Amino acid sequence: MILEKIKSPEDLKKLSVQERRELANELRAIIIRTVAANGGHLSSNLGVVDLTIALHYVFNSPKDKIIWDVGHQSYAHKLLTGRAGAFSTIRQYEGISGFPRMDESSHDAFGTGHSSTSISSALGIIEARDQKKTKIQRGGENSKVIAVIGDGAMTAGLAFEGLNHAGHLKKDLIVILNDNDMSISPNVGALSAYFSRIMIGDLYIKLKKETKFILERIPKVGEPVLRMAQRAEDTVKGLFVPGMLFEELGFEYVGPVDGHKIEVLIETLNRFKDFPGPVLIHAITKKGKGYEPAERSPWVFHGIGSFDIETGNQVSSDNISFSEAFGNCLVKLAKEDNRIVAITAAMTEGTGLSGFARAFPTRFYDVGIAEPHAVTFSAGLASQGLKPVVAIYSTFLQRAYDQIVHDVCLQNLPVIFAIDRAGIVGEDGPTHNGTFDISYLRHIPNLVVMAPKDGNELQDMLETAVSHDGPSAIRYPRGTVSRIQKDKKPCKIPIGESEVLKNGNDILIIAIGNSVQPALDASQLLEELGISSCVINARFVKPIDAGLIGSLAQEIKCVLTVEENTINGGFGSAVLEHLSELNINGLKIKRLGLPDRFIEHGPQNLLRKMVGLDAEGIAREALTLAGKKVRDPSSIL
Ligand SMILES: Cc1ncc(C[n+]2csc(CCOP(=O)(O)OP(=O)(O)O)c2C)c(N)n1
Repeated sequence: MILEKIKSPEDLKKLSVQERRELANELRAIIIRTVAANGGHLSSNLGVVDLTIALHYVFNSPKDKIIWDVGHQSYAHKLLTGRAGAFSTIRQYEGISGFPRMDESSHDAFGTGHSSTSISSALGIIEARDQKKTKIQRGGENSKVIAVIGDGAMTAGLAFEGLNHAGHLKKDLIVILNDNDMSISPNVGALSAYFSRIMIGDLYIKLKKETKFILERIPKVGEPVLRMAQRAEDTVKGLFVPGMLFEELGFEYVGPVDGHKIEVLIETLNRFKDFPGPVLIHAITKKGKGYEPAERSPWVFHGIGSFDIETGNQVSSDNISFSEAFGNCLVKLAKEDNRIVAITAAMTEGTGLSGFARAFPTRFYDVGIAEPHAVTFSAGLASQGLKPVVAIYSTFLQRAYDQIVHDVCLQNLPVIFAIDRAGIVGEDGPTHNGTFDISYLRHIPNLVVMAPKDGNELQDMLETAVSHDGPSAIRYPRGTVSRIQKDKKPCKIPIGESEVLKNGNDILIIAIGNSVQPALDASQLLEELGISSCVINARFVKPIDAGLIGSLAQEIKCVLTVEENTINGGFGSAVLEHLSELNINGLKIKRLGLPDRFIEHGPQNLLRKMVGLDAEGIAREALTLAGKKVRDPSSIL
């Protein structure tokens, strides 16, 4: 194995052309094997193997800084930078991360997980390098900074803010545009069409050269026709000359180059690595390269659980996910109400909207990786009487905070936020956990915030949101739904009304969303210990059911809140704030939620157990809070 010889990128530089090619095959085989076992991002990683080898061959990481946009395509980079031995642990608890992390390796120049940050962070690193050079170490070493960004990530405004600033600063930033024509699904938008035209442009240049060659050789006629053609050229040039857009932004555009020809890439990188200003190298790659099932359906293998390598099949399951339950219900509601439109930011499959897109192609919008735009676009739609449902993962909605406040809630527009992957997401880890949305939404005026305990309630909440004349948000977790009757007609829930699931008098447990079931299970454990608990499904984070919560707290005087969100400013804080107003004598209250730190990657249930959000953890807290003497609690907890 050639990879065994590669302890650091330095070793890569000793390989022959043939060995570099073999190394690419080895990397692909290891990536396929490991993702088939652990799950992960397959298609994107297979697509950048050759580019990664070329980058580490030409540049000197970690002195030179390679920044991977999104970072979901950094597996080959990890394998070449001293992590081959640990690679089998990727995405597993206490194993290496599926994304670049500065605390994992000095070769991971910048931590990522969310898209389109590479150009801005790279530019900041260059500026800091130059600040230090002039201030402290005059004439110090001139490290190179390279941002590798996909055509999908390039659709975000943030990427263009970075390009715009880079063109202005005129620093030696190298941007590699890894263009595979795909985001997770086929890429969308005018920019994507522009990249395709660049390919035509490449053809155009070749054609132009050949036409000129021929015309010059036709006596008399050739000369004037050529002059006429050259005059006309300027007007159409902007449309066809490759990379004109980037040139206008102040970049030297190079390409397009074949992103699977290692030697061509090495030659190109060598030629432009010392270029004095910003340069953009446009590499064309194929998503899923080298694994037939992934080449055929790159979106299926974009982010995938474990699968069979021979067939490419995943372990099938009869259970439906919250995302699917949401998507199916939305189709059902949209059949009845033609004001409903759906918006996604490049996550059609992930958010369960594929069925909606098929059923209502003219009422469905994939806006690209552009969450802020998705929200303001929805606000515009809502201002004209439509009912936009914008489905975004909790973690990515963070990017659109101001749009939620300023464009939706301040204007009091009936936009519905379908917030998927709320809570602990598992193997993708801290960049993807949706652990802050309750806190970042509950203080915004006009917004109704809900979380269903199961599939049926998700359907009811969607109906509630559609019939509500103001902004609303529904947060639900990654995973399969319990209890769902697909043919049940969704029913409206009165805004702010919780439900009592179980009566009891020693302790009041108020849970929200996916914490309701473990709270009920905890209540069962407590009962076995002789503790009687009242369990409330809060349903609404905002407005909370102030009346019921207040009167039960008065009565029981011992309150435990449970939520899968950060403990800071979450649902429990809402209850605490309300109860503090009531000045209840002798009230004991404890909030259970996620601790004030980022939650690492690993299986969801293990992580929940570790933070005490499983049934045993909740029962333990309840027991301590109730302060009752019980028979041997360790027999159950
Ligand atoms: C802000 C944000 N929104 C959505 C995502 C989810 N996401 C991860 S990769 C990806 C597609 C990226 O496409 P591209 O940059 O072309 O890379 P490719 O996977 O094609 O190599 C998306 C939408 C994300 N990581 N960050």
